[in-house]
Amino acid sequence: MSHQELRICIAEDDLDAALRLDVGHGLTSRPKHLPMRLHYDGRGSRLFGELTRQPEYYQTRSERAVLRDNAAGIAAFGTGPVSVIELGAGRAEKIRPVLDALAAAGRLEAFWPFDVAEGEVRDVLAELSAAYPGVRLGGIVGDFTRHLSQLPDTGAARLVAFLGGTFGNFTGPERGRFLQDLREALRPGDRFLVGADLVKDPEVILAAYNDAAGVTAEFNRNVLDVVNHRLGADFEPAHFEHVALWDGGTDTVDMRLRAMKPMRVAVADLDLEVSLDVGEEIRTGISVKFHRGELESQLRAAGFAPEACWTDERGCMGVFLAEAA
Ligand code: SAH
Ligand code: AVI
Repeated sequence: MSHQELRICIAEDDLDAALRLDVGHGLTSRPKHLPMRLHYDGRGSRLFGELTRQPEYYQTRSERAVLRDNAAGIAAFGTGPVSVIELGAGRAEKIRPVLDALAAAGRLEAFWPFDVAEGEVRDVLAELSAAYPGVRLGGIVGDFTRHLSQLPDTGAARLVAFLGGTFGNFTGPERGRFLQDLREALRPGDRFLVGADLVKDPEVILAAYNDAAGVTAEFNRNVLDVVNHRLGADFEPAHFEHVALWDGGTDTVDMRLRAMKPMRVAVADLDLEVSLDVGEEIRTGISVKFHRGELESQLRAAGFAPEACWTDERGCMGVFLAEAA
């Protein structure tokens, strides 16, 4: 490895301010809600890794197969050196076949994992430094809803990957804003590679969010531990039930935490006390599933030209490539 740098777009006090604002607003809204990026503290990232290995969570296995089987095809688009940036990279495992294919073609100039979880970015840099000697390796600790204007630009064409179906964790308006921000940050000829969970039998989808081992439930409840640790709250996570519902009208999984008894919760750092009725739910995130044509229209509307879509043999996950037009 010749270079390695860590770019921090979010200062600790910036994170704290956003956290206070989001949690204060979310817990005083009706219905109550908490932002999805909060799930990924150290324990949350570990639980996420564990839930992706559950038999019911088909997304990770399917997308890994799509990327492994089509890496050469993905790497064949464009010409010349490529700088790969992975948004919400986590452990950056699934992108590896694409990096390998670009490296084999002598085209991999740089790789930048971008994640709100600093620990994940550091771990990826430590792991990849030996694997790609001579490739510029850097990390970005940032929020992809706020810091896309700070995407690195080495002068080479950029391939921005957004895998795992995280694109589905946005609401419709958030998705539109994200695509527009991304398009503005890119030059014509740069590319966007996005993995999306495709609409299928709702039972298969819901099972992935209700794994028998209860890992998703624990991942969901962990958001309350994060609020406890970061803002001095006294939530009792064990008294919340994990709920995942399918909304067939919007092709969305809705994740919630349901209070199993009436509660009063103090959030010391916000000087806030909230009460929950028995059965009251806190919304903790959504996961939208897509039809191919619908996703391609959204890409077009934001100024991207869809070029290819690859899926696994059961059509579970789609990986879409689009060029900034
Ligand atoms: N790409 C990996 C991880 C997906 S989990 C995979 O496919 O398995 C979602 C990842 O996005 C986590 O690593 C989480 O820390 C990150 N993340 C969530 N919200 C984010 C935000 N607003 N900005 C940057 N990263 C975010
Ligand atoms: C990261 N993201 C795509 C996951 C999903 O499937 O929506 C987050 C998740 N939440 C519960 N299980 C998985």
